[in-house]
Parts: sequence; C-alpha cells; structure tokens
Amino acid sequence: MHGPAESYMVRMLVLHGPNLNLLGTRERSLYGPTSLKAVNDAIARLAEQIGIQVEIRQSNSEGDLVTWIQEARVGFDGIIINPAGYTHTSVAIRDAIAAAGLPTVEVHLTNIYQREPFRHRSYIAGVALGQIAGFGPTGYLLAMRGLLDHLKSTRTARRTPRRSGGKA
Ligand code: CA2
Repeated sequence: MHGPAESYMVRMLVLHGPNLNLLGTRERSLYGPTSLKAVNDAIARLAEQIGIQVEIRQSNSEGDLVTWIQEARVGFDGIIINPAGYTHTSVAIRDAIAAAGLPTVEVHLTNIYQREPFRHRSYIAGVALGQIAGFGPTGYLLAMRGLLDHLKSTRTARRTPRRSGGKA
C-alpha cells in the first residue's frame, strides 16, 4: 500500500560519468581518497535522512548516459550528474538534458575553473538548474539539498490554485 507520503516521494537519478569508477584508486591528490562506493553510500544515507529516493549509476559510455537521461522523464523528478570528461565535449548529453526537461544539477569534484582552460567550458551548464564545483564528494550532497528545495518550491507553486478573476 502506498500512503500519501510515499506517493509524493521525490526521486532523483544520480549519474557518474567516465572514469569516476576509478575514484579513490588513482589520482588521489586531485580527486581525493574516497572511493565511488563510499560516495554512493553517503548519497544513499543522505537520501534516507531527507526522505527521498535515489538511484545511482555510473558509465564510461556517452550513449548510456544519454539513454538514461532520456528515460528519466518517466520515474524521476530530477537529475544530478557529474558528466566528467563529457562536460567539455558532449552536445549529446546537453541535448538529452534539455529534451528530458527535468531539473538537473551539474556536479564536479574539482573546481574546473582553476584547472586547464579546456575544462572552463561546460556544455552542460547552460541547460542545468545549477552547478556545484570544487567541494569534492560533498558536492553531490549539496546538489541533493539544492534540488530537493527547488522541487519542493516548484511543486508547491504548481499545487497552489490560481485565483480566478484577478489580474494576470
Ligand atoms: O572534477 C570533476 O568532477 C570532473 O568532472 C572530473 C573529470 C574531469 O574530466 C572534469 O574536467 C572534472 C574526470 C573524472 C576522472 O576521475 C578519475 C578518478 C580517479 C582517477 C582517475 C580519474
């Protein structure tokens, strides 16, 4: 049986792009010591605390990410994505996010604007609700809180009946 609390439960899709499966195993001075599993555990713990559902996926393939973003229209309220290297190259991921029409938060472990110039351009930022960069794995948790606040406020706005007869 689904009670009212369950039927309104917010569902977020968290996507990790290419090479993020290597987190904690290599380039630790750059990306930190935390494994992807530990990052995902922290995401799952916060989800439980704040009463939302999350599904977490990682792929090294651009096509997988595009397909998952397309499919997220059904079953998810918002997306959190670290597109990793595809941030700086992928018109396809950008187009999928725009087409899905779901609020999407872009996360980067590092501050991409302090790094090489080719990392300063994000194809994703222009279609994202917001971007969080430079906070390490905490960025995913900040994104969850920010996205939840956004979803709650837009949902309230949608549910509030419009006054009739008033001025536009
Ligand atoms: O800072 C981020 O989160 C990035 O999205 C990470 C990407 C990079 O291409 C972006 O410019 C910024 C790279 C992810 C690679 O992750 C690794 C983790 C451990 C070892 C090697 C790679």
